[in-house]
Amino acid sequence: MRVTLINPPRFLEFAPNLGLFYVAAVLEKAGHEVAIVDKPINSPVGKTWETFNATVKQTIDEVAKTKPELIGMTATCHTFYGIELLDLFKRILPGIKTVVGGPQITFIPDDVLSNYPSVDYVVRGEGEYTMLKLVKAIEENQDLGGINGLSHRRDGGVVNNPDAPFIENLDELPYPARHLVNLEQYPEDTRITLASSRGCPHHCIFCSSSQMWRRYRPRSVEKVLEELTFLKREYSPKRVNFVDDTFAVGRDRTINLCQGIRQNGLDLVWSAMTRVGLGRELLEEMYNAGCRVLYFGCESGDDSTLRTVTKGITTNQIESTVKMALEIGLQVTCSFVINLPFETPERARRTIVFAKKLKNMGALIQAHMLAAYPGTEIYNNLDKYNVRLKHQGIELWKVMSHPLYLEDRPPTPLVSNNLISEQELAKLWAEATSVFDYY
Ligand code: B12
Ligand code: SF4
Repeated sequence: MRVTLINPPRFLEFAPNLGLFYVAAVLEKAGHEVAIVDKPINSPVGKTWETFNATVKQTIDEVAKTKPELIGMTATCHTFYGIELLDLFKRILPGIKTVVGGPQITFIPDDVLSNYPSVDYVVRGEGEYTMLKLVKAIEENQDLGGINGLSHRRDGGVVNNPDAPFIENLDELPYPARHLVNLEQYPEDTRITLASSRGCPHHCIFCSSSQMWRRYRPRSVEKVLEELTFLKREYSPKRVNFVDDTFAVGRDRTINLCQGIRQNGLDLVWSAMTRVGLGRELLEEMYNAGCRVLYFGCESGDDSTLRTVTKGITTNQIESTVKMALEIGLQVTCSFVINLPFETPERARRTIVFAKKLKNMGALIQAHMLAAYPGTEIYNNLDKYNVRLKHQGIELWKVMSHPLYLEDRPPTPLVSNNLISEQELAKLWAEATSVFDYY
């Protein structure tokens, strides 16, 4: 079958979409003809409606040229709006079927199938094998009831088939089909991404990782080294970016991986996202294996808030890990969230003061405003966390992914509580962004 996978245009253009690469690789291996359309918004004039609309138009033209029988679209909080394009594809490509998947859609299949008649199917969770089964079922006109992980319509209602089992052995997956896009269209240091694991063993209340991937599963060190060797040979990357939710989960495995990188003479520069509390030996191993950029999820500078969000770290641990990492020579970015549950203006200000301290030590600071993503403990228990959504259901997902919401400007808060007024929040955000490096 001819399948075209789309990553909708978006203003934040760091990297290609690894999830689509994996889905495409499994389909290609089974003999299907697959295209990926992912058009970065490259324009010297920057983020304007004109550049956005022009990129949407290029996407539509390019998809039409591939003459798909099935269109698959990925959707996260920031690309949800893309679903609306499917309506247009249904009109210009009569008879095509459409499927959506990704970390946002996974938790809201009913919302999506009830509100968007142009979406035929939703693939929930890990997408590779559910998609493969769907393609076969469409080709052979089989009943969809037996495809685990699929949501679809039947008799005017939505049917959510049981969840698909997660992929026990990630080593069995083919390499992501990076060859289906022109990687040169992405910035040189972010175009090569790689996942050495899926999931996360922790359960922070604002994050959907443990619901999305269900169990933390590492790939074998051998397979990761093999893929790194392939990436080096094929692309000579300026930098390889590990996109694991939490990179250094098993200490021994991480050390084995780092030593393997050195012993194989890979000589790569790489980045990773991880938690604090790694210890000097591990940080040094990582540095010696080529790690130069680390992102730490710090979340708050207030210990009681860190406990509320069940992050399992303390401000002392944050400070000592950041200090060690900087001493070793790593570039460190610390990410914080403003407006976390039960945060008062005083507690939020502690985050700003703490972040300033880390910045003075040499770290870069990134600020986020809390959003309640579907699949998170907060979203599932709004009252318990004293969180009110400012929009409901589809409206919330639309606002969250609205291209204007994603522009470089103070984000409109998507949730509120009765401990910080809107005016206070705006003031806090202004204070935060005056010292933070990215937001
Ligand atoms: C790399 C990354 C980024 C990169 C690049 C994104 C990209 N091009 O992929 C950048 C830095 C740009 C980024 C930014 C943000 N990100 Co981000 N990011 C990630 C990260 C770490 C890895 C993505 C990845 O490659 N995963 C591995 C692949 C294999 O998984 P996948 O993409 O989910 O695909 C699988 C399934 O979802 C499914 N699937 C996906 N699409 C499709 C389509 C079809 C048709 C089918 C059948 C299946 C399918 O099958 C795939 C294979 O199993 C994820 C966390 C994670 N580990 O997934 C967060 C994540 C996607 N990001 C997230 C968030 C919140 C953000 C930000 C909004 C953060 C912020 N507050 O600023 C920003 C966006 C900001 C903005 N202003 O636009 C959330 C999204 C939550 C949600 N509800 O959508 C995630 C899930 C992190 C989390 N656990 O909360 N991100
Ligand atoms: S925020 Fe990080 S540590 Fe917490 S559950 Fe998500 S991925 Fe794991």
